[in-house]
Amino acid sequence: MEKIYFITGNKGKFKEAKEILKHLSIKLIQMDIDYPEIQAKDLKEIVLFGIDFCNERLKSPFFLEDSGLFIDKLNSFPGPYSRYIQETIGNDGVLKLLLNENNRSAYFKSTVGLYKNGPHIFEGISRGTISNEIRGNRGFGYDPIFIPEKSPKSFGEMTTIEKNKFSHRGKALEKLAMYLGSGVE
Ligand code: ITT
Repeated sequence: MEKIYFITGNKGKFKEAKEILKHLSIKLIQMDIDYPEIQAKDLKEIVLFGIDFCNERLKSPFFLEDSGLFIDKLNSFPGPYSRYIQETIGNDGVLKLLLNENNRSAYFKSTVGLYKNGPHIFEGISRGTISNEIRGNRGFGYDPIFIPEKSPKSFGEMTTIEKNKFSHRGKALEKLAMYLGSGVE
């Protein structure tokens, strides 16, 4: 069975990927290589840099993923700074920034970078709104404050299977799965 490494330190992301790729005859292995996340506005640039870094250290096919939350009212903040903002002000801090704000629209974007005979990029977007309060305790990161379009539930109130149907990462990983399943070398 073909082995593919998912380079991430985030167990939640790995769980989501495992669920989506389970239909393929691939052995998915989590590996945490602390690749530098360069300061760039575009997730794709960050991912391509990460691919180069990991490719020098790993000889098997692998993929990595970078994602961000983009809030309209805040001019797309935190975007590429999502990790730092999650670790500093957290979900409560983001809710405070939007206190009494009616325009709560936002989107998540996921950029997956596969290295298999060269780099390949797959992207997914999930549009929705920032909730008025913390909702649910499932998932990770911003999940308890993000309600995707066409859903009454926040990501924090969904199972992994449900979240994958609506999420940015679910969409990007479905494209990755199609590519890997198509037998392209
Ligand atoms: P890696 O090791 O894969 O880089 P990470 O947790 O650092 O894991 P990112 O840099 O891609 O991941 O994520 C930026 C931030 O956005 C981070 O704080 C995540 O928790 C958050 N985030 C990303 N995807 C999310 C999702 O599906 N739901 C909630 N929060 C998410």
